[in-house]
Amino acid sequence: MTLAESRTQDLYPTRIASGETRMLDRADPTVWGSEQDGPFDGAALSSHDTKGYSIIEGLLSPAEVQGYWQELTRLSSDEKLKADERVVTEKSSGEVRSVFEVHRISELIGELARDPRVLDRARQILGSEVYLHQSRVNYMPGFRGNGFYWHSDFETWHAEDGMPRPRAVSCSIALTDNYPFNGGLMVMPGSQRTFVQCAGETPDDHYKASLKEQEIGVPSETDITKLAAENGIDQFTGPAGSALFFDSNIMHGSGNNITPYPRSNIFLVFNSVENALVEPFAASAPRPSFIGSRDFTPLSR
Ligand code: 6CS
Ligand code: FE
Repeated sequence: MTLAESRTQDLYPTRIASGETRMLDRADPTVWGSEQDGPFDGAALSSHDTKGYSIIEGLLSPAEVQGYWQELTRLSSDEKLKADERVVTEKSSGEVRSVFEVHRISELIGELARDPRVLDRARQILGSEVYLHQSRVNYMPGFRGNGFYWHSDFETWHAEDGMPRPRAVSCSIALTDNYPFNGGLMVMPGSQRTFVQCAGETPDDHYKASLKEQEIGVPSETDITKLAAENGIDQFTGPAGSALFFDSNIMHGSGNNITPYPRSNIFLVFNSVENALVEPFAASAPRPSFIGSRDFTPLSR
């Protein structure tokens, strides 16, 4: 059996070297679990299935938010940590942009990933035991916080981490108020049902550039225009403590933040244990485990 034959079937080819890119129908459900499997009731699950996201206002109490905000401040001012490869700085200002594998760096955030308010919802959406594929804090500082261009997370996780199917869900927890004007995450509701192929082969060590500013693995303007016309654009706004659960393949992005108000969120990415990573589908080597974990041990409380 050749390597190609032994490789898991690629239902979502992307990083097209030459020729047209296409928009493919998703071959997988958006919600795998049912009403009995967790805190989402039938109507909430059906809404998530349609829109590809769910917002939970007040998931964390103000006191909890205060505790996590202090943790984020501690991390961003830790000079030793700044030299760590898990810390990504802003291309323009050099300020901390993201801290990856934050669930291992911070015990407090590691516990949050196991909190039933978060873990039970991820298990219900994915219909199985789950593990953390990735965790990060995006600081989006005031005045000079750079946004994230339109993309599907799954397109990157499939191409560069070897994630077979879009059976993963992100939980973004706002630790500062998320406004429309300070880089609030924009999503195209329903776009998770379309897999948008991206042009361009993946460069070696692509993550070293893409986590600062992604240029490969972004859809064409034609496709973004079509997707926006079909689905519209919603925006995740809400007070600190709110949470957004969003499908791994939903088209999303955020604008720059030139306001004085930081938009700092914790992101916890849950993958089904039945969707464990294999070889990358469109890269010469897998990304480091601090970006795409290869510890598939199910999370437990
Ligand atoms: O490449 C990744 O894994 C990261 N990039 C973006 C723009 N969103 C998801 C994830 O943090
Ligand atoms: Fe993303």
